[in-house]
Amino acid sequence: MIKIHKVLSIALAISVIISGVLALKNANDFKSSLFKFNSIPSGVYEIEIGDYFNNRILMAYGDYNGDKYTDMITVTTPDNGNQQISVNLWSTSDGLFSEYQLPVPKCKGVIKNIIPGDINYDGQLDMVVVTYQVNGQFCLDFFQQNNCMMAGCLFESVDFSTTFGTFQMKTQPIAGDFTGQHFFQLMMYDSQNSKREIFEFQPDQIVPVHFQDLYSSDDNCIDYPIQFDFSMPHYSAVVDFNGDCRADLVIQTQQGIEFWAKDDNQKFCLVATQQMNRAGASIVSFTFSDVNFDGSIDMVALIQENGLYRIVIMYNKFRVSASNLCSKFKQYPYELISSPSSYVQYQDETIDAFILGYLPPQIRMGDINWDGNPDIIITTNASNGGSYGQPIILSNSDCNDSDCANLSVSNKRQFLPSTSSNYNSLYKTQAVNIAFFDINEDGKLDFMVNTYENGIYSIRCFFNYIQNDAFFLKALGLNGQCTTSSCQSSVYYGASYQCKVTTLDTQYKTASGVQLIQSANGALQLPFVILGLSRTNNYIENFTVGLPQPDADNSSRYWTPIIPNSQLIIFPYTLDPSKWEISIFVQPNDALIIVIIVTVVILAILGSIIIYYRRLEINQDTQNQEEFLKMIR
Ligand SMILES: *[C@@H]1O[C@H](CO)[C@@H](O)[C@H](O)[C@H]1NC(C)=O
Ligand SMILES: *[C@@H]1O[C@H](CO)[C@@H](O)[C@H](O)[C@H]1NC(C)=O
Ligand SMILES: *[C@@H]1O[C@H](CO)[C@@H](O)[C@H](O)[C@H]1NC(C)=O
Ligand SMILES: *[C@@H]1O[C@H](CO)[C@@H](O)[C@H](O)[C@H]1NC(C)=O
Ligand SMILES: *[C@@H]1O[C@H](CO)[C@@H](O)[C@H](O)[C@H]1NC(C)=O
Ligand SMILES: [Ca+2]
Ligand SMILES: [Ca+2]
Ligand SMILES: [Ca+2]
Repeated sequence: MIKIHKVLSIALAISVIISGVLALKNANDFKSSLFKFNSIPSGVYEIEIGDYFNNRILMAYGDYNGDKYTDMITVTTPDNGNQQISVNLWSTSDGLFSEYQLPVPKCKGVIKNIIPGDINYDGQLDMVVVTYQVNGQFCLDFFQQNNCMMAGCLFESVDFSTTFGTFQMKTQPIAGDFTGQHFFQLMMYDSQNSKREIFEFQPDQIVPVHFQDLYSSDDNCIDYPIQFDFSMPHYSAVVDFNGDCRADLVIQTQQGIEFWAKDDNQKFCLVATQQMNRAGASIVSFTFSDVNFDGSIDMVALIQENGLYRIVIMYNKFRVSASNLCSKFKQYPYELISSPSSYVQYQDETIDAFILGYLPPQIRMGDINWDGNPDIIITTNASNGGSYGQPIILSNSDCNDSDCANLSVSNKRQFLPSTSSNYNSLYKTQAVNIAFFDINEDGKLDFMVNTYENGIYSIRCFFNYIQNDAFFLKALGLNGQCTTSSCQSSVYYGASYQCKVTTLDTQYKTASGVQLIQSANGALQLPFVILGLSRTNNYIENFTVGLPQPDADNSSRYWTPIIPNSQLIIFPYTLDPSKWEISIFVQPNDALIIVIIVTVVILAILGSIIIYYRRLEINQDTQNQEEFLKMIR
């Protein structure tokens, strides 16, 4: 009897230990508050996010219920007939996603992309579903939100086919605010008419705008007689490359990458077209970010050369002065991509990029350690026959050796595979794709992985709990339908941020961020920007937000001062920036909580010392007075 009991209790103990080891952590385990510190060591941990993610692919992000917590859109794998689309709302109470299914799309084929956007401009986030049909064309479904809440999240299909039923689309659309009126718009190429068209969605209608009416024929702009189709796939972007905080336009075509600067008026001006003129080489994908923390947006490309993949950094030739934010550079800022030069760096290291026809290899950039220099996540080939790859982190590191000797930029960088043991479990996943996320909205970038394991697609999440003593700023610019007092859903493609930061050595630096610049091929960009600020010991002196509005002198707004580790939500609800509103939430992480406690304790001690001496002084004064009175008596 006793023996059995013992055996049982040992077995029980072992099973408890094993399940403790195997059980995934929950996002809420990591939360700390003023009086609750958790004892979890620094590191990266896989967490549970819900138990229904098998046969699902993560497609897009957006805050659908407006609770400031980002939600995600998934689709089921295309193997078994109709693909099911779901919005997965993040529930803070249980630290898990809850699934809400959408109606079946009308378009038949494989869903290649989902683009979140506020179609009817009511401040509530809707979506466009991009399906690839058997006839080699893309087809669009529009789903409008009907008040999405945890209690229920309904969508209805909207039929715009009368507007563009005859449209032939062989490439994916580009999302952006091309006319600068804060609307969600799609630029598409109609191969039947060989023309680019922009669809402006308004409450009850689509207003088509010809791209031709949006580009300038000024002398300083390159002529553009023939409109080229986008390439397939393309990595086109709405991003401010010339420093004025107004999103410009980068379009990837078969003929090259077109750089259209947003003019001082309403139009775009073609300032350059770049081709890869290098034997055996081609551009695989590209993105934009400020690689070297000098305020200007650089271009980062993955190129393929004779079967080898490598990163090419195209540094912006200009830097943004911290005392003169959002001012336009004098010229087109990039040198030619085809060869290394004083601003173009071909990295020595090759990357064995993982390429799966379904999801093309994308470079995703985010500042994992908040040092101000954004890092890269990408999937590499795991040499298993090509059905899955291995996620890796390429850390943005100093480059002061001969590799970078020819560069004439300050703060030369290179991307090196991180070998930190923090990423061991992440690196072991059998991944087709990896993207950033921010669970708990604490400003720390976590990792979402589309996995392919044992023949099943699934989604796994890795929580970033690496402690570091740097600061961040998180900015979310909405489409301006709402003010601070009303709805907080919606997204904005191409908002630009610049801010003035004081570093520890009391130098001024400019941190820059660009929001939602790409939208094709399941870009999986977060709807907000996280800016790493490195180790500042001061508040942020100047924070500016810019949108590509028609009037160049009247399209940005600054706020000062801003406390680091804040989450900012910007409501640009009119075209007049002086009326824009901002909400500020401070994210107290452990470091900041300790700072607050220490400050309070020190203040209390100082206060009591002051009170003590003041008392002493008063007592002495009265004694002195008494002695003085005695003397004259
Ligand atoms: C913030 O930057 C803007 C743009 O450069 C400038 O106009 C403004 O004076 C700056 N404000 C402060 C307080 O530095
Ligand atoms: C990935 O590895 C597989 C098998 O090792 C190989 O067949 C495939 O060509 C590789 N893909 C790339 C892009 O290198
Ligand atoms: C080059 O960078 C490395 C790594 O940051 C650093 O340890 C080294 O001192 C630097 N060398 C020079 C000459 O700056
Ligand atoms: C630097 O430039 C020199 C002269 O053009 C060239 O020979 C050398 O290969 C370049 N180094 C690198 C790392 O590109
Ligand atoms: C900025 O634009 C708005 C809306 O067009 C206008 O009401 C406002 O007067 C402008 N402000 C300036 C300083 O031009
Ligand atoms: Ca949400
Ligand atoms: Ca610009
Ligand atoms: Ca830069």
